[in-house]
Amino acid sequence: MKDKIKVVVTGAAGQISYSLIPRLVDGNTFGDKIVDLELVEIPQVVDKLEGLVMELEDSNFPKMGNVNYTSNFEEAAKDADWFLLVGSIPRGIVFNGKKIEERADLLQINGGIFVGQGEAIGKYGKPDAKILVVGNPANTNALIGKHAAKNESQLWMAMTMLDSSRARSVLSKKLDTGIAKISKMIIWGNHSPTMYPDFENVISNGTPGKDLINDMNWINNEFLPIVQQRGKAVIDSRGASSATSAAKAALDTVVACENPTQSGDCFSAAVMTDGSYDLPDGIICGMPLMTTPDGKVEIVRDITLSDFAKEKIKISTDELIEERTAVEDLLK
Ligand code: NAX
Repeated sequence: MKDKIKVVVTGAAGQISYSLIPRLVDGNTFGDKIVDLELVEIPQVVDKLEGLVMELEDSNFPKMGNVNYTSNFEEAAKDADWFLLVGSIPRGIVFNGKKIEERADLLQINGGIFVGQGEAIGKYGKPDAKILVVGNPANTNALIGKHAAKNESQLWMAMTMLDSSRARSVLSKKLDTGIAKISKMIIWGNHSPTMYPDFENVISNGTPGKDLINDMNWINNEFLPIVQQRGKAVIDSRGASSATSAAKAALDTVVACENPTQSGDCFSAAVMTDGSYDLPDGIICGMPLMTTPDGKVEIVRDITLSDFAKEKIKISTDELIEERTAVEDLLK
């Protein structure tokens, strides 16, 4: 077993990273392992990371190893075990003289970032590296990165854990039970408002959701819209996107991949489709995953999908195919 782990975080001066990075070295996420950090930012911002490194040092975290900051992604990628790709260009900013408003522009600009990062990860990352894409559009960024990496032994994921956590939170209130009693919360599809949180296969206190929730009016008019639009609701209220909860979700994904999944449970992330559940080929799609006792992350293949679920999932996979078409030139 490794006693040291190297983690690369991009977008390290951003909001999510400010919550995320300290918790990578506090001894909870990677247990007893010493964690070396490579913090990556764009050249215009990278100097700000000196202050973050000072804070990390001053916090006396017990499991912190070497900490480096850089704008050179290739250098950072060398022999890394984990890549948390948080960095991206948000909608609304002016980039190369143009205000980025359209999803197609956002896909192209961020997709471009992921070609270079993907190539470097494929070449310099560890053969068993795990890559979690948080920066939006996360699924399609991950598709571009995986394509550019050309390294089949590495695992590319896009984060849907936050959607899963949101769905668990809404269900725990509805069913009047603790969060810990709700498991197997699967998010299918894209990390976007088309995602499908699977209320039928979720388990609450040992009982499947389909036997607990018979109120389709609540599902269609409250549960699905609340979960699907939660990101927007946070932005509307805070004037900034979810940061603490997104950081927690990224950490939860790392922990889920680093530790064997309990029998009968699963966790949510988007990975490359492989024919399971008749999902279209060649997209990074939210699915149920499990970590085996020997540390492999695999798709859980025994979930039953109702016609209602299949219809909802198709809306989201159609959107992923559209996104893929918009970045086709980056997949060559
Ligand atoms: P911030 O704008 O605070 O930070 C992003 C940082 O990324 C900036 O400091 C920027 O300089 C840096 N960056 C841009 N391009 C880079 C590159 N090529 N290499 C390294 N760093 C680069 O955004 P924050 O609130 O931290 O959110 C980051 C991303 O997470 C956004 O794309 C956001 O949409 C996405 N989210 C994804 C979620 C998910 O569940 N998958 C949920 C939360 C969040 O909305």
